[in-house]
Amino acid sequence: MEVENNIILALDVLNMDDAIGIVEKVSDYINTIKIGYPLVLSEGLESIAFIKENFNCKIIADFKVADIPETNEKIANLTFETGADALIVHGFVGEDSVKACMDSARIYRKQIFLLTEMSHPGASMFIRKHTEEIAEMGVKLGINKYVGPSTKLDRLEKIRNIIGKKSFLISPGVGVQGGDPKETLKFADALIVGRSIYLAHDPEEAVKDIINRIKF
Ligand code: OMP
Repeated sequence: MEVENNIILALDVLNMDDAIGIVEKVSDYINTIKIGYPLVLSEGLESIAFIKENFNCKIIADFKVADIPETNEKIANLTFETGADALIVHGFVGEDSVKACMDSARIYRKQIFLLTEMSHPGASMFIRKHTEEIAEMGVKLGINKYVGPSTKLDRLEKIRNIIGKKSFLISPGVGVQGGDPKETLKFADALIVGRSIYLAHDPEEAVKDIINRIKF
C-alpha cells in the first residue's frame, strides 16, 4: 500500500457534505482515507464507494471487526463488495475470527489490517496485556499489515520488532491524542490522523504542517 506523504486521513465526520468538503481540501496530499462507523452509520456503506470513486483514493474500512468467524465473514464480504481496499480487524477475538476476514480478503483480493493494541488510555486495562501475543498470532497467520498506537512508542516499537521490517504498520493517535508524527514514523510506516486535520480551521494547512513536521 503506497500511502502518499505517510498520512492516512481518518474521515470521522457525520455527513457527506462535510466529508466531501474535507477530502476536496486535502486530496492533493492524501491518497488513503480511513472510513469507519461515524460516516457509515450516518450516511450508509455507500459512502465508501462514493469517496473512493470521486477522489480516486484507497479506502481502509475501520470496522474493528470483532465477532465470531461466521459473522466476521459476512461483515468482511459486505465491506469488500462496497469497494473498500482494506479492513481493520481486531486480533483479540482469536485466530478463527481473524482467519475468516483473511479468507474473505483473499477471495475479494483485498487486504486486512490487524489491530494489535489501541491508542486510548483504557487500552491498558485489557488489550495491552495481550498485544505481543496478538502480533505474534498475526505473524503466524501470515498477516503483513498492522495497526499500533502512536501514543505509546515503546509499545509501537515492540509491535514493530515482532512483525518485522517488511510488515506495514499504520499508527493512530497522532495530534489530538498526543502522538508525535516524526517520532511515530521511527516505527510506523504511516500515520492515521483525524481531528487534527478535519477539525482544523484550514485542513490543507494542517496536512502541510504535519508533512513539514515529518520532514524537518
Ligand atoms: P484522531 O484521534 O481524531 O486523530 O483519530 C484517530 C482515528 O484512529 C480514529 O478514527 C480512531 O477510531 C482510530 N483509532 C484510534 O484512535 N486508536 C486505535 O487504537 C485504533 C484506531 C484505528 O483502528 O484506526
